[in-house]
Amino acid sequence: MRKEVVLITGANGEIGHGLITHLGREGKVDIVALDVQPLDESLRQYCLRSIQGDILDGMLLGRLVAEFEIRTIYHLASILSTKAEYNPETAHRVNVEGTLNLLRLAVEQSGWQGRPVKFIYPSSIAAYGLPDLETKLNAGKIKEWMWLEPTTMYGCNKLYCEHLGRYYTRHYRQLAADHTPNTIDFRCIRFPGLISADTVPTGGTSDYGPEMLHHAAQGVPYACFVRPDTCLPFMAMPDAVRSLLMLESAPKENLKHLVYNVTSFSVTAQEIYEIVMNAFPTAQITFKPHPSRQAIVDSWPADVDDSAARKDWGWFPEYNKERAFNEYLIPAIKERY
Ligand code: AKB
Repeated sequence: MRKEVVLITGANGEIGHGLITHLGREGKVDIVALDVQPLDESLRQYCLRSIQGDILDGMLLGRLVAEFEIRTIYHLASILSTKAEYNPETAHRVNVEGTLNLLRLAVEQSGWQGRPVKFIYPSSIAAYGLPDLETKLNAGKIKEWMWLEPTTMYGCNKLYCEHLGRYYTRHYRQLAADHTPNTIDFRCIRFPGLISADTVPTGGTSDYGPEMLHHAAQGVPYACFVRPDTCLPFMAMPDAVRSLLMLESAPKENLKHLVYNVTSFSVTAQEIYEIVMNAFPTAQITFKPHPSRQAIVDSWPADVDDSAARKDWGWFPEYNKERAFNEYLIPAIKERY
């Protein structure tokens, strides 16, 4: 029997690594991987096809539609928050126009097959924007509809693409005579900062967490770019991959929303520092806050409310702070370096 085809964009990125490894080992779907960088050798074995290319390349996407019957898209490709601030217009092109291209591809594929393509989209806590630190410290667990005034291009892009996903699912071609509702099946998760034992993120603003850990493990000095008291929600990569797969397989009738928060644990930079120093006592870590990156992190929530995800599709994290560091990150990183 032919397997269903899953398209993964940004395949060579952090989440892509975790997702491809998981899906590849399971072997239930055929993976078509797309990334502007060549796919890591270790991931190629899991893919039906790995394509080096740009989500802005309409011809390439057209060829994909012609060649594959894509059932599910994990659209992971994006320029992260810090990198996006150095070239906001480029980030807009990749993050918004790229997503629009993929949404249109999903629509085309849905038309072909007469059933909606699932479009799984990782959004981010960057979609939120708290006006000042005092508000952040008093805000408690932020719900999906609160404080949606992002201060970064990346955050604006993520929030807008959530709206685009909703539009393509519920309202696309609403005035056309042959309008068929529910053209695609868009499902979105707002992720906290992610930490993986296998990869180090590039260009993000929550990167100080993973960077502290990976630098310490390699014996490389690290200057943390936020204050020790800075608090963000984080999640270990296995939970992030699990949440995407759980949302993908949730029965549609259970999903009351298109966009869900998920989180695992909130932690300060000081706490990460202490955990890392405990694991790697000779590590050289200092704090040298970068004013603009600090301001971005200060506008992101310290905690989010993921009760809707828990209720609608049974979400729960398997890794709390202790398990994430002691059972996953530190042992795996020690083995790695
Ligand atoms: C970033 O820092 O840009 C990302 C995110 C929080 O979405 N890790």
